[in-house]
Amino acid sequence: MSEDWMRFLFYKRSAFMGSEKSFDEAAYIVFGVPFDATASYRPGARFAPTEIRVISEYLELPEEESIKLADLGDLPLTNSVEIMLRRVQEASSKIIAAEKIPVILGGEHTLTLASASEIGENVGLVIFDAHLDLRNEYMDTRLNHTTWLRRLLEKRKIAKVIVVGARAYVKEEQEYAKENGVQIVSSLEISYDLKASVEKLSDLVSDVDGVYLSIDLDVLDPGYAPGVSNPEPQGISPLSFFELIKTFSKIGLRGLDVVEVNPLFDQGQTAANAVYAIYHALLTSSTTSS
Ligand SMILES: [Mn+2]
Repeated sequence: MSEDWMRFLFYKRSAFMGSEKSFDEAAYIVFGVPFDATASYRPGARFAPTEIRVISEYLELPEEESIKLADLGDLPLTNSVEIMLRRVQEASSKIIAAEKIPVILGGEHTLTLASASEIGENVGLVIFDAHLDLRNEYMDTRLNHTTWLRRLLEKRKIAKVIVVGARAYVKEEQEYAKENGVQIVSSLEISYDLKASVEKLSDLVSDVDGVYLSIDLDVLDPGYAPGVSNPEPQGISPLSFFELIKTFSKIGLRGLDVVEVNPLFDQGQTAANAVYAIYHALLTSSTTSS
């Protein structure tokens, strides 16, 4: 018996931006990482992949049709940071091997330790974040959302690392950044002069073949994005945020993750800003490449 009536009568919510493309048809491959087991302050980022997908279907994104995207769903639930990282690494490397671009919906920031370790040789890592995530250890562990970038830089060489919108860090992190060539463009610098910051950042990435963008929503001021796990005042505005994302995506997007959205403290603004961030990144990169 035909089961067509099911398809006509029921709506299956499954995909980011409502995309129904297959893996083969798509240029961008979305997957979710519902993981927040190392959260130090407010757990809840594990619910973000679902929340981001839901809100993405209600936002009016004018040119979303031109973005070729497939959504694979979420990685399985786990409370093991090692197992989460192994799965993210495996998924990212398979997507890159198929010559497609991974788009990851976190989850906490720790996942970038695995996904960014898969980027190519002359690719820059651009991180939007209030924090530097360069501690050696925090709350008695060495592998968590405050140390992942240090673990990554210990593991492999990356052509260029830039943290955009930073404002909340300790001395140890500042020193590590200086010694290891991590460039910092603070939220204050961006707020004083957006145009100069866009020019400075364009210059900084002019010698790489592409960028991996890692976007922690706490880069925004908590007034625009209260639904994050570690809110920090003095953040940037959505306008600066999207302009900077477009600047980087123009030179070629090699991977993207959006992390630290926490739906338990959100009324939709943070998740909506996350969707817009992904939209601007993918649209800019779709229209400037190929
Ligand atoms: Mn952060």
